[in-house]
Amino acid sequence: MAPHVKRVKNISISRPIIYGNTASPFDATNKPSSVPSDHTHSWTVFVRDPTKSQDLSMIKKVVFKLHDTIRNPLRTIESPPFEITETGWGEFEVIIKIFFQPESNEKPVQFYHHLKLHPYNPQVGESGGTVPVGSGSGVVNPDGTVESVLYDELMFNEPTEDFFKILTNKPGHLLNSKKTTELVYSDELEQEELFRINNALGEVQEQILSARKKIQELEFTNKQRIQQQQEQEKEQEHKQEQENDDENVDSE
Ligand code: SLL
Repeated sequence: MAPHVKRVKNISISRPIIYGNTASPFDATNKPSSVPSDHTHSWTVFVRDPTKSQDLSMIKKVVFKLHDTIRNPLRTIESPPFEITETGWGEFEVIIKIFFQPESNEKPVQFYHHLKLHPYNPQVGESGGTVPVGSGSGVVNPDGTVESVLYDELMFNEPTEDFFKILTNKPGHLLNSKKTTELVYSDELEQEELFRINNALGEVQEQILSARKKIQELEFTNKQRIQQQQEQEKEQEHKQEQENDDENVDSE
């Protein structure tokens, strides 16, 4: 059974992700002698954070399932960069499985990526080779490399508190990119504020509880002290009475 974990209510966090591949054809000048003669390309399949923060700390590991003709087709990458570089001759479907940090309690997410070596529609990027994200069908750059990259968003609904910390450990993650000078409000910003308020309420609650406990302890020790004092007084009185009795006996 899944361990009981506290989740942050009424909040969804989405994180952008890109996955895909780049490929470069070999020619007589750039083919290393160690590469089998039938291999026509070198390629890299990857999972990346498209934002400047380059933060993939929410990911525990990425498993790439390659074609069975490739040695060790099941490859696990435990830390960034989450990518595999290989050489080969053919295109195939790569299964990319992303596992999140254990404290997330999130199921792994799976993407299918068609490894592209040849562009279907050769068109050189007009902006000097910068490839538009989302060009899943493969775009060829001026230098002859092919790129097939897809953009997606990972959505975490009511993340666990520990995972929330991981997801927001870098400033700017919450104040998401939708924030501009025109748009200073977003649902995410509001939810983050709610989370902060909730957290603060929790802290205040804890402080109240601990103050209450302290008062109870003080009341208890105070009662004990009063009781002790009363007992001492009684004892004193008793002693006094006994002494008086003794004196009376003596004087008789
Ligand atoms: C095709 N259905 O026929 C595809 C399969 C498999 C690609 C492509 C092997 C490289 C190696 C390789 O490139 N396999 O020998 O390591 O096009």
